[in-house]
Amino acid sequence: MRIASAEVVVTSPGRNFVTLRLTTDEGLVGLGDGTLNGRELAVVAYLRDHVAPLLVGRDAHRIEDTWQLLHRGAYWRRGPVTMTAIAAVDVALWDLKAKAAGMPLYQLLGGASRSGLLAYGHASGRDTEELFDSIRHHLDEGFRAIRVQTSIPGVGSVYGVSSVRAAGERADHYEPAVRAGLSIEEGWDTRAYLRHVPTVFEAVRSEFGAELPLLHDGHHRMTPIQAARLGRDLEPYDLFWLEDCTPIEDQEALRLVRQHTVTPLAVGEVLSSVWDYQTLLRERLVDYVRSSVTHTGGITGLRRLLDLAALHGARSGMHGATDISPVGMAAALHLGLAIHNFGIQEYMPHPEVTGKVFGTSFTFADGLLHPGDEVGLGVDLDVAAAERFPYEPAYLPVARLADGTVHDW
Ligand code: EZ4
Ligand code: CO
Repeated sequence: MRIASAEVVVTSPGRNFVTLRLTTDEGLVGLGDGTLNGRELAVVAYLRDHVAPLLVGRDAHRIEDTWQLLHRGAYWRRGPVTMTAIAAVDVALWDLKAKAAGMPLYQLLGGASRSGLLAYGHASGRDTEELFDSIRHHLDEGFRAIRVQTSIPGVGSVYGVSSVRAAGERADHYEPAVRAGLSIEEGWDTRAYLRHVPTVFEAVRSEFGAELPLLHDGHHRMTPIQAARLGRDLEPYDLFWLEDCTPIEDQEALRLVRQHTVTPLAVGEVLSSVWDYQTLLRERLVDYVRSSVTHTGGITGLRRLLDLAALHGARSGMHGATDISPVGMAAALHLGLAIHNFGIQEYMPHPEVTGKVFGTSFTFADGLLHPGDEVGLGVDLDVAAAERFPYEPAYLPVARLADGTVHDW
């Protein structure tokens, strides 16, 4: 099974997606997600200019060898652009191998370890009433675990709560990448946030009871001592996890957080490889690994990382925001179904228009996701439809403090 062509498809049905499309000499098509939010075209150039020429003519069955060739052979290794490009190749090769075997991908990865994947949805609101409506809406849709984000009194638009609303869109639909040419700016005040968040969780627990798993994303904004305080203040509300409480490039910061709180911690959606987790896992500083298949070198890269996590008692919590394409989401679901140390899967459904380009076969029922039983990933890409939605520049916001200082967004 030789690779006959390697095309990079950039399309924007609702938001930008980068997809690697490999075709074999026998006409099988394999797809891989290479979407890196706000830096999409860097991955496109990496794939088109530097990777595609290496792939044509290679044996498509040699997945590990191709992974090592792209990782070691570039000399320059790790980092989000490189690891996202490697992921696109790796996932497309797994898709091809599973199609050649006539099996859904999870079967090649060892078969199902469970009947479905517990998913969490994103509830948000500008105030308690809007937040409660959003939580009820998610419960009606079947979600059995819910992430809670709200506005902060005195702070304008914040991470996790939609500030721009398209006509007809649900009030709690949140897409952080804004098609406004350049990044929009949001404000931030950590002290106001630290005072407000525990009151929100107290209100949610008294309205919805003790059972419902609740999650929260701090989005890298606290110092270690602030994060320690928030983790401690949230303990009465029994969070499933507190995500990205501090900027993650400082792995050792979490030692201090751990000394003060038993609130479970999740990190890593911006990390790229198993090597970025050495301290975090060896010292048992995290409970959940947020890395996605798409940004961590594919199935091959993420499985290696999750095996190390298993050794240290940590479980998966794969990133599943809308910037993970339907291809990347399907890959996550096949891997999540197969591994033993699955924790939870983030699930933000794509807008309807995304379905005009990507056909999917994964399902969501009674709070559980399943990759489906089509051969391969179970996703197809309509190339002609993709051309009708050309790339549109879209960037993540930046955050500034009241005095104008750039802060972590
Ligand atoms: O900011 O997907 O937990 N989810 C998140 C996301 C990320 C975006 C970045 O591309 O933090 O909203
Ligand atoms: Co996050």
